[in-house]
Amino acid sequence: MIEENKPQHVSKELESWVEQTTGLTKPDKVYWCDGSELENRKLLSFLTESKQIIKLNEKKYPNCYLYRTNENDVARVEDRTLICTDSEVEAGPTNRWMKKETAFRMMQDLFKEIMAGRTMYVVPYLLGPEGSSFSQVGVELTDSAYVAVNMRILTRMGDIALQELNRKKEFVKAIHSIGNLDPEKRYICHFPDERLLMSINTVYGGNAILSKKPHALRIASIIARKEGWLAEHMFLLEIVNKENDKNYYISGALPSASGKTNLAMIQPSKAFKDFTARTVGDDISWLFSGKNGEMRGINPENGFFGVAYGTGPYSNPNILESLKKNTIFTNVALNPKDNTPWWEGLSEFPETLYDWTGKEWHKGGSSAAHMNSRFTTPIKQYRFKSDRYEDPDGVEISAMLFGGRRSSLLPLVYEAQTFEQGILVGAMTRAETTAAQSGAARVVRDDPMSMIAFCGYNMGDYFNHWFEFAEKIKKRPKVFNVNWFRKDENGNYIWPGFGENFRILEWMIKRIDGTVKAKEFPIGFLPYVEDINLNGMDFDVERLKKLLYFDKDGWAGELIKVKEFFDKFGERFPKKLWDEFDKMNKRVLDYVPEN
Ligand code: SAT
Ligand code: MN
Repeated sequence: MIEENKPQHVSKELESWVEQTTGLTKPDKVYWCDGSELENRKLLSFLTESKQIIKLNEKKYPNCYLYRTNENDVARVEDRTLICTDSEVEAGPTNRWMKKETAFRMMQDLFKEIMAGRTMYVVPYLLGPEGSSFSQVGVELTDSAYVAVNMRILTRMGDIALQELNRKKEFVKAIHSIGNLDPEKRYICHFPDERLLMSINTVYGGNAILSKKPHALRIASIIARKEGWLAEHMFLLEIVNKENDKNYYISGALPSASGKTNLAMIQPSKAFKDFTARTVGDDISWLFSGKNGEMRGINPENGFFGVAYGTGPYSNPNILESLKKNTIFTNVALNPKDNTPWWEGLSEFPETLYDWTGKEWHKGGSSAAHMNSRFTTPIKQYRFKSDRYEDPDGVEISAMLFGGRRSSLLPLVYEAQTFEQGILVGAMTRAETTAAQSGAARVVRDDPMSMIAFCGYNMGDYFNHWFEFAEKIKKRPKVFNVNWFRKDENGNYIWPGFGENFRILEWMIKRIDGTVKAKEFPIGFLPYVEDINLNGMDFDVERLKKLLYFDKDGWAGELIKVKEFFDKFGERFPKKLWDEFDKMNKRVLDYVPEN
C-alpha cells in the first residue's frame, strides 16, 4: 500500500485509526488531504480524466464541474439512516435505530476490502471558525474524490484542521465508501458513543459528506446536549438597518428544500433602501449562551450546498455570480452547445439540453435538472456574506424563526408570546415533505424545529434540552413562525415569496425594536395588516388579510395532530412543553371570534 502526502505530526489516535481502517477496507493507496489549491486541482483533474466529473466551460464557468450521481442516489435516504446505540429509547421514536453491536458488525462486513483498487482519502476537516472554542474537528476516510473536493468547499479542510486537532485532541471519526451503490445495502450509521460515522453505497451529499448532516447536526446535537448548547438546522442572517446602524441576527429553521438558502441570501427589495442583508450561514447554526446571557450563533460550515433547481434571478439573485466560478454542480442539466450548467429557473430553456442523467432532453418530459440538484460553492467568494461569518465568538441572535411548506392554515407570520411558547411553536412544526428526501410522497409530516431527520437522539430529551438551554438565556430572542407557501382555491401560491419575504422580516425587526403593536390570538401575536409594508408591491390587502387570518377550527384540528405526535414520546416528553401545549389548546378551544 502506498501512502502519500502524510503530514509529520499526526496524533497516535488518528494514525492508528487510519491504519485500522486501511486494514479493513484495503485501499491500494492512502492519500492525506492538505486542503491546498494544488491538491484540489489534482483531484479535479483525476475526476475529469476518469470521466467521473465533467469540466464546464472554463471561460464562462472557470473551475466549475458537473457531477452526475447514480439515478438511485439523488437525496438523503432517511429510512436507511440509523442511530446505533445500546437501547432504542436513546434514539427515540423519530429515528431509525439499530443495536450498536449489530450495526457495527454489519458495517464491518460491508466495508471489508471495499476500497481494494481504490484510493482512500484522509480528509481532516474543521467545523466552525479557526480558533473558536465552539469549533470541532472531524476526519473522514473516503474512497470518493468527489466527496473530498466537496468537503474542501464545505468545511475548512486539510492542514488547518490537523493543526486545530493538535490543540483540541478530540475528533469525530467518519468512514465512507461509494461501495457498489447498491441501494439495498446503503446505510448511513451513527455511533454516538464512539463519535463514529459509517456510510456506504452512496455518494449523494447528505449521505456521504459526513461533515454535514451526520456530524454537524446528528452527532453535534448529542455533543451539544452534553455541553449545554444547541446544534440546529438553521440559517443565520444578518440584517443591518443603515439608518440607525443597528444589526440584527436572525436564525431560522426550515426543512430541506423549502427556501432556506434563498431566505439566508435575501436581497431587500427597492422599498427597503435602508436595509442590507448578509449571510452568516444557510443551513446549520450552532447556538450558545454568551457571557451576558445573550444567545450566540456560529455557522460551522464554510460553503453552501444549496438546491440549484429553481435558483435564479427572481428567487436568489445574490448567489448567481458566486455560482460562476469554483463551484461543483450535482445533477443539474447541461447545455451541450457551450458546455454550461443549466437548471429550471436559471434562464430561458436553451435550444438543446442534456438532462441530469446525461440524456437528450425534450420539452414536456420530466424536469431537466433534478429537483434536488445542488451547487457546492465557497462562502468566501460570496459577495453578500456577513463580515462576521468567521467571528470565533459568533453573533448575537435577535430572533429565531420556524416554518415549513403549508398550503393552508398556517399564517404568513406569527410571533410567540414568550420564548417557552416559541419552543412549542418550533416543536409543533408540521410541513410538507420535499425532494430532499428520497421516496417520500409529498405529505404533511411532523418536523419539529426542521430537525426530524437530523436530531441524533430522543427528541423528547431534545425538547427538554431546549428548555434547559433557555434557562441560560437572559436576553431572549423573539420567536416567529413563517409560511410563504399558502395556496388559493386554484392551487396558486398566494404570497409571492422570495425577495418579498423581506417585508415580513422588516415586521419582525419592528417587533424586536418594539415599534409596532401586534394582535393577540390563541397561537400568539399576529400582525395588524397595516403594519406589513406593501410599498412598491401590487398585492391585494384582502389577500393579505386572508394570510393573516386565525382559523379557530383549523387550529383545533392541527393541535389534535400535534398532540398525536407529542404522545409518541411518552415519559420522555417534558412537562413544560405539555403545559405550553395545554395552554395554547385551551385558548384555541375557548376562542370566540370577533365579528
Ligand atoms: O443532503 S443534505 O442533507 O446535505 C441537504 C439537505 O437535504 O438539507
Ligand atoms: Mn439542510
